[in-house]
Amino acid sequence: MFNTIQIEIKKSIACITLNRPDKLNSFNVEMHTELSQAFDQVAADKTINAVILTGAGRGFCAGQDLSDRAVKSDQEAPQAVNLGASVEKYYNPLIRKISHLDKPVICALNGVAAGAGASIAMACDIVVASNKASFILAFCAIGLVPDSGASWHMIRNLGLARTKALAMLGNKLTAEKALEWGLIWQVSEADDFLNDAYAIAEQLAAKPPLAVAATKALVNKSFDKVLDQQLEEERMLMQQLGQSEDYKEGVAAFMEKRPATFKGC
Ligand code: T3D
Repeated sequence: MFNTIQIEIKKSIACITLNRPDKLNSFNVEMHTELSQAFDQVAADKTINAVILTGAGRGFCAGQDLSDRAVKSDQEAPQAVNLGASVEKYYNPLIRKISHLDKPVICALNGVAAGAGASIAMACDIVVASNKASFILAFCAIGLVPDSGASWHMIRNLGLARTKALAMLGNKLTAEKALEWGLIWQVSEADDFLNDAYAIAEQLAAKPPLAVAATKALVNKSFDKVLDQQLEEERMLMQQLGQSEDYKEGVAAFMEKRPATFKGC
């Protein structure tokens, strides 16, 4: 049982909902701890093949709960809060968990994603947004820099010009614009986006799990590699997956003109 998140498992899909709607699902230590446990749970559960991450209420996530960071403006020497330690202990491990999870994570972006909330949405593998959703790089406005991988993901998806302007100005990026600019996969009507995220999760859950996991890892790691290294990664994975039961089943099902049933081995 969790207080700040919910997790619902339907067949092979786990849906994790950030659940502090009155604070736009911003992060306190309890939500960090519970979300981390939820990701560990889905990682360990061999029956789960895809994960949806969404938010309760009108926001997806507004990043750090700033009431835990509040400093009175007339205070002479603000209480020292070691933000580097917070990033190291909570935010970076979360981004690594999403990125390294051997299952696809679909962000069902229900509303505004601000600060580290935007970073978390960008770290997911596929983003299906409500047409009411948006991104706000809120960091600079409060004297910080984009963290939790936002600068890394934005530069790769959006290029320099858009990354710098969004990060420094902190302007709202609508879901439609994010789609046009290649930051997300799909925008749906507000009534449909969760069903659409489930439909994608079901498609992914029916695919060979080893191939989905290997594809995610291959693409995520490609940014650090030159073409020759990437060709070698692909060759190694082809060799490995070519010996899997799922590959045999995939080819047999194709030849026999029937749906394939994959076992993840
Ligand atoms: O600290 C560390 O550990 C380091 C790591 C930092 C990572 C970060 O995420 S830094 C960035 C932190 N986040 C922000 O700066 C975003 C702050 N929020 C906003 O700018 C706005 O709320 C939004 C643009 C996201 C949405 O605006 P709007 O007008 O739709 O809603 P609102 O009225 O501002 O917010 C609704 C309520 O949620 C409101 O509470 P109230 O007045 O109804 O009781 C507001 O205070 C609360 N809320 C929104 N964001 C946060 C929050 N409460 C605490 N922390 C928040 N981040």
